[in-house]
Amino acid sequence: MYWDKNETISRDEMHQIQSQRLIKTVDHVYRNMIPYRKKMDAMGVLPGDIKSIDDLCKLPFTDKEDLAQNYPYGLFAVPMDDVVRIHASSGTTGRQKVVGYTREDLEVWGNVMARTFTAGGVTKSDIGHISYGYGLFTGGLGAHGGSETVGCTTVPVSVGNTKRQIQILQDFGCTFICCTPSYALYIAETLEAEGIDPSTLSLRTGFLGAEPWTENMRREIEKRLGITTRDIYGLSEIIGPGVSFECSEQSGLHVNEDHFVPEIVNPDTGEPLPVGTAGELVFTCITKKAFPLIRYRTHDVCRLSAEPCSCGRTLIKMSKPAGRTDDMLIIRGVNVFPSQIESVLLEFDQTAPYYMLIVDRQGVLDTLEIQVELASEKFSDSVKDLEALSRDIRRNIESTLGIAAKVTLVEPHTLPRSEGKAKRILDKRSI
Ligand code: DLL
Repeated sequence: MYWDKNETISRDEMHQIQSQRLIKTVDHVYRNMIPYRKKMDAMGVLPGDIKSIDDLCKLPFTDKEDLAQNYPYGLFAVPMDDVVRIHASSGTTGRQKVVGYTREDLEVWGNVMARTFTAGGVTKSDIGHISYGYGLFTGGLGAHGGSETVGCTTVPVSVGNTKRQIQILQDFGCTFICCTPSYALYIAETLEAEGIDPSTLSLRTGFLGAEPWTENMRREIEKRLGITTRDIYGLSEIIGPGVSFECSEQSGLHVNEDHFVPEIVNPDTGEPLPVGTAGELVFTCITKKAFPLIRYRTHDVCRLSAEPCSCGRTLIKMSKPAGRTDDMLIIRGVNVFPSQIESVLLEFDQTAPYYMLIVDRQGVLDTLEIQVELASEKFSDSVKDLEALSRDIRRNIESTLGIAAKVTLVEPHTLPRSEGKAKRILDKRSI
């Protein structure tokens, strides 16, 4: 089931559409986004130099610093009269990243999210439970818009009050849920605590994203909620959720590349890398009007794959993002994404999928402590068994990731639960 025809067009047609749209966007941006025009002028690139999508690499990058310097509206490419919505996400620089949408942009957003839901088997007969936060975060209203575009009955629950959420799932007969993977897990845990069998709910599918999550975490969530899951990816600066989505293959996310053109670049040099190589993901918006960022550096790390997909979509796929270059831990010179640690931890049945990574420095040496919760039923195990367990985890972390870590097993239900994006790292080196 597809939402629209661009999902299955030939690569030649896609090349043509991307080229036409890029030429139009560069012209619009050069005329209306003054800070970007200055960057182009500084590089000696004119709109006329961009003749097809193959010329994309001639254009300068945009980065989060450009958003900070032009806070709040300096990168908007239309008059404020045409901006009908604002969203924002917190930036590492302290200033929010503020993004704007015209009415047309909201329509594009609705359609890319409608593709996402349709690829997950959703039709207008479905009832959608939206548990991403509503407000400046793009998750709630983004998923909401897509669900309404498909014509689903849309329940705008937002975050918090998990018992009430469960009541709504039960009473309203919701068939799909949109939330972060960590919140899906928390809902599963609450259902278990309340003695509610998930199979008594009408829930079939979870559209989960907004944070990195591993295949092991997917298996855990699918098993405990009795649903299938689809990974959904996006970022506020590009549009919000709806940049890419999984199909039934669950092996990579199709990028809505007729709207957002992906590239992979070397994070250190910015040099474009060939398809299939891991690197930093960069997006160019080719249909947006209010906030059409060109060559925006996401700092997310993944690879692209042009292999044909059994679902029939010809849209290029990106691998599940392992994490952000700025969240990557460098422990004694070894680069580690928290998701790699998650993957190892979830191999163990004796632990629950809740963990915290505490990084510190003793003298000149970085230290990593992994706190992980015991599964409730293992809590009564003997000290000897628990010692063996933490030794096994330590050994697997060391052999898989090449780093030594202290493993601390903690009591069930003691680490913080998350309703939105989980915070699992405490880096004391930066405090
Ligand atoms: O998280 C948009 C979103 C909402 C996506 C709901 C999916 C579902 P931001 O708050 O701007 O926007 O954060 C964007 O979150 O650059 C990634 O680092 C991370 N991220 C988002 N989706 C995924 C995912 C929303 N599926 C940042 N896997 C991005 C891994 C993800 N990381």
